[in-house]
Amino acid sequence: MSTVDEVGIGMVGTAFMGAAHSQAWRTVGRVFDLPVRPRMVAVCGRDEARTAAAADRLGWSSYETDWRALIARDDVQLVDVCTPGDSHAEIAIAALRAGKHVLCEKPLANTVAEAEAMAAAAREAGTVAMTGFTYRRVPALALMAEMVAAGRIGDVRHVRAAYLQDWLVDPASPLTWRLQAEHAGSGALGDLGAHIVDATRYLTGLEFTAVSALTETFVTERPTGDGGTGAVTVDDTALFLARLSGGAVGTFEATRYATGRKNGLRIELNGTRGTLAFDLERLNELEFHDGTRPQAEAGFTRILVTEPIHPYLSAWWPPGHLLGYEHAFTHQARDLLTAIAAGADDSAARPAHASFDDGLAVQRVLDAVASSAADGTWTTL
Ligand code: SOE
Repeated sequence: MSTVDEVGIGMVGTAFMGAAHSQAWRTVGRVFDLPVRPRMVAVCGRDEARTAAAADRLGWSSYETDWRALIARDDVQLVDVCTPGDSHAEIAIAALRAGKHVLCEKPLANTVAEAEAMAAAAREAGTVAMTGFTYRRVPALALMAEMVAAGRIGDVRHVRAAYLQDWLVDPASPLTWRLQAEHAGSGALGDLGAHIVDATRYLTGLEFTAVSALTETFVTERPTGDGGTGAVTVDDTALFLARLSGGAVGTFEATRYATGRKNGLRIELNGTRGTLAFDLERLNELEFHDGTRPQAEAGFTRILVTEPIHPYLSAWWPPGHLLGYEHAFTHQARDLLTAIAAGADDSAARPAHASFDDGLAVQRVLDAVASSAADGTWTTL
């Protein structure tokens, strides 16, 4: 039973992820029956005029311009970190030390050392700390995890994963923080590769044991917006082979140069009894081949994940209606609030996954990929 009936939220960051999280906080209590009510207490950004406007537009009751002031507020119990990776560790650790619950956007940090410090702070705090690997809450992916856990494809042999976008194909696209190592840590690797590494661990329960990688930066200078150009200091694409615990093997590809592919997070698992496949560009569907069926009837089935028996779906529309990108953020908010109400940390309450330890595990894989790409050899984990 919950000992609180309201959770005050303070969110840091007002851009893309800030807007996506705000939408979830606005929606979650109207869709799900929650054990606690979320209250959108304050949003925080550096520029006062822009932050005030964002508070108004996104539905926050007040704003701060210093994240330390946000964390110090007694009416904030949950700090939602939606900033670029270079500030995740400082903000999240300060919030945890102040006894707050934390939701931190992915990738958890820019380096393994930062992620280790964050995971240690989460363990010490004992509050709920969640990494925002939101795709875990796309109903079709959640169903895929349930089907793998139920043994429907047997033991996983192959993971075939890619995250394909194309927003950098044009060399005239400007240099943003996502293309600068000091802010983003890495490029397609941390931004997109982190998702497929996390999805693999989540879906299969297997750990990465070794990787062999290459990375490439196709466009090394981009316009800065003031008439000049600046250096791109991250990878545009990262490709790697992996060995996983239990003898499974995998191929992984993350790129921002897959012309025509917009948000192609694809993951296929081939197991000893069947295959499951998902593509985020068709996020309401799952492909399933049940290898135990009579050979004459064998083939792929397309499951439309739109029914009340599917994960999260009963709270939304009548059977057969479709969900989109933003719904997974609402599901994430619901699971986080449920874990907070249970008074449990993520090891005791499954709803709080991905934990900071999960975020750290992904960071270690990203780091191994970067070092394998740098020295051209297999890196073990
Ligand atoms: C941009 O490439 C981006 O928004 C990522 O940062 C997100 O994590 C991913 O969900 C969609 O693409």
